[in-house]
Amino acid sequence: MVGVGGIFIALGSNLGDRAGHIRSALRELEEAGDVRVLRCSSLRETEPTGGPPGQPMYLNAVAELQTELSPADLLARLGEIEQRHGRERTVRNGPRTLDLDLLLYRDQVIDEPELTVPHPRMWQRRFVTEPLAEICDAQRLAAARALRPMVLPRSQPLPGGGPARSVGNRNSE
Ligand code: A4P
Ligand code: MG
Repeated sequence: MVGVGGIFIALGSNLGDRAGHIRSALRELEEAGDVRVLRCSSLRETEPTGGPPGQPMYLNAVAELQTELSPADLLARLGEIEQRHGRERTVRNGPRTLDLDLLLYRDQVIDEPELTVPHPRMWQRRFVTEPLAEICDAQRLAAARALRPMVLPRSQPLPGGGPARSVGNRNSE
């Protein structure tokens, strides 16, 4: 049992065997048996956005996953796969063998120091929106675009007096 879908990740590479890194990341995601890759977009060659000048072109894709891993556990899994591919973090937006970002986790909104979902820059980036539109229907895309972080005024406690949460699944404008 690997849960239901509606979880989307972005895959990017602009160093080495770019298509090889992306294809093998998709295989590695399924290795432990707790993640299934439901569908993957075509691979697109894209101009680098940001980062140092003169970077090589990227290959980008988006995939839909099915899993019961929590968002944090899935992010950790993505990080492990990046490491296996020799990912080095030296320059922000610098060239990379493999970048795996969590774009959407069903209708969840997450605003933690280590994890923001929906990915905060995803809607501004054609290298994400175009492959996403290939594998995600228009109705689901519109619902995802409407997801907003749950902003609670500092002075307003949650009903029941619990601590302010930054994780929600409210679908609001
Ligand atoms: N983090 C927070 N939220 C997320 C999330 N939803 N998914 C944190 C993944 N990571 C998330 O990421 C930095 C930190 O973001 C992590 O520690 C994680 O806890 P990183 O992968 O180490 O660094 P990065 O990817 O260089 O930074 P960032 O800010 O994720 O960059 P972007 O926005 O992903 O942009 N141009 C083209 N054509 N194609 C590309 O794929 N990619 C980038 C990277 C720039 N230009 C590009 C492309
Ligand atoms: Mg990243």
